[in-house]
Amino acid sequence: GQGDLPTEIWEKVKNHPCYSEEAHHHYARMHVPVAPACNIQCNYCNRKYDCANESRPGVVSEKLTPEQAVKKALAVAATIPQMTVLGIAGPGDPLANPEKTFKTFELVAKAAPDLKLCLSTNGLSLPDYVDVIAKSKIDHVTITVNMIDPEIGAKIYPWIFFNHRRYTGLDAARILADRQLLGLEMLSERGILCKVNSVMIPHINDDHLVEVNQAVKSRGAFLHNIMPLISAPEYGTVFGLNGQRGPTAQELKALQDACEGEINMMRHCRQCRADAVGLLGEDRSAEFTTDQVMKMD
Ligand code: CLF
Ligand code: SF4
Repeated sequence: GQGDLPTEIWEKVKNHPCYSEEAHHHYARMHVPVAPACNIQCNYCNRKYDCANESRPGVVSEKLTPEQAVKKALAVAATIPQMTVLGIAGPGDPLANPEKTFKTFELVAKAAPDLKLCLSTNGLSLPDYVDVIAKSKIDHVTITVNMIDPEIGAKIYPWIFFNHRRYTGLDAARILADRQLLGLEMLSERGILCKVNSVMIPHINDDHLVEVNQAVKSRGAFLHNIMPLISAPEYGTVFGLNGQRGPTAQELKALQDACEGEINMMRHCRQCRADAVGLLGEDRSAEFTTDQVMKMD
């Protein structure tokens, strides 16, 4: 139910499956993979999962043009009546592909005005696009924040690409964290609902995420989603976190409990793929391949 939420916020979350635990039983989301490029490197990335930005094996998602994405959105919405949210979350970073991302949102807003628009980003470019986001119909933005301490960030991010050059080490992590928090603050001021996703990496940022929780809470985040790193030994040589294990269910829950307070903790995230379609935890993307969608009318 609405609980203590102001009506204006309740209207935004009541049928968003990620922002409302209750809603995820009844409402579905779809992701359109229109954003292939990324402007940072995360040690756990494999470009198959996003929003969750996770490292586990999966089928490479197809990349879509904005026009294909709209066609797909309409086909999916016509087939799945519970479809309420269209998200852009990858497979790279949506704001590293701003033309494709905002073109897609614009076309979807025109063709399917009932779909809520949802954006997930690493936040590096976020301050540059806050005004564009505010002018679009985007009500929901997720920022992945894994640290506010550059010493920890340097272990997670080997580099970022910013202002036409590559930064590494502490500089990279400091710039990234500053930009993420600034972007969050700017969006909160404009009344856009922000969720923060954090990937829990044992021995790297697990103890630190309580501080991250405080930092994002004080900058107006509506919801905090701490997700487990999913270790994929078969990819161990690809990733910078070679041999890194994920947290146990007990470790994850203990951290979520420690953060539970004035900010709501999301505990029903299913770590979606870049091209996920359906209820959370359900994957109907195979019914909507580009070939199939282009044949539909
Ligand atoms: Fe997608 Fe993310 Fe929007 Fe949801 S997913 S862009 S906020 S519509 Fe949701 Fe999936 Fe977890 Fe993300 S369950 S990985 S939190
Ligand atoms: Fe991969 Fe996302 Fe990190 Fe970019 S921001 S490197 S796509 S996990």
